[in-house]
Amino acid sequence: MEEVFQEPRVYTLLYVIRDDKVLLIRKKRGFGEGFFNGPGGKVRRGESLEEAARREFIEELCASPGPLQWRGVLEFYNNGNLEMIVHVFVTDSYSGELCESDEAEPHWFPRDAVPYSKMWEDDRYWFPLLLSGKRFYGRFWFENWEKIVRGYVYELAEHHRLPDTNT
Ligand code: 6U4
Repeated sequence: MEEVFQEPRVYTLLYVIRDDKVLLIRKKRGFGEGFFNGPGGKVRRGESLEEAARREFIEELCASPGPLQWRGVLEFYNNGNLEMIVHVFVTDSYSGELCESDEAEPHWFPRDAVPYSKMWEDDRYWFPLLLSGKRFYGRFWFENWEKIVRGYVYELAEHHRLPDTNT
């Protein structure tokens, strides 16, 4: 039988949030060209989510991110198919100098002036949670990657410790 199921790809996004400012990139090419977004991209086979988030950040902005915190996961459907699973991380530091690469141009924005009108439409729903230190889970259904026809985002509760199992 013909293979009709295509595995969704896993991606990362990594935001530096520091001194009431957030670091975004303006994507110069590829998917989402022209939009402000976080540095990120596809997770490669054999790589952890965190390794991928670091690699993409370095590739796009030259500097090395500090310790990462996982903040959430987003699932994007396009025309009914689950296409992308995106893990979102934050850090409050980096070392080295930020550069402009052929993929990305870095821009700092005050946290109360995030340019939502020049970002993916979903960002306005989950980015406020990211900025307020919350964890989240979101799902968005796009039509032709142009507009959202349905979507939701939940704030995730603090993680609970699992009960001890050695009794
Ligand atoms: P190639 O082309 O193989 O270099 P790669 O750089 O690995 O690709 P890219 O740039 O295509 O990946 O990754 C897309 C990026 O856009 C990922 O970081 C996830 C992010 N992204 C995709 N849909 C998004 C959406 N609706 N909202 C959002 N970020 C999205 O905020």
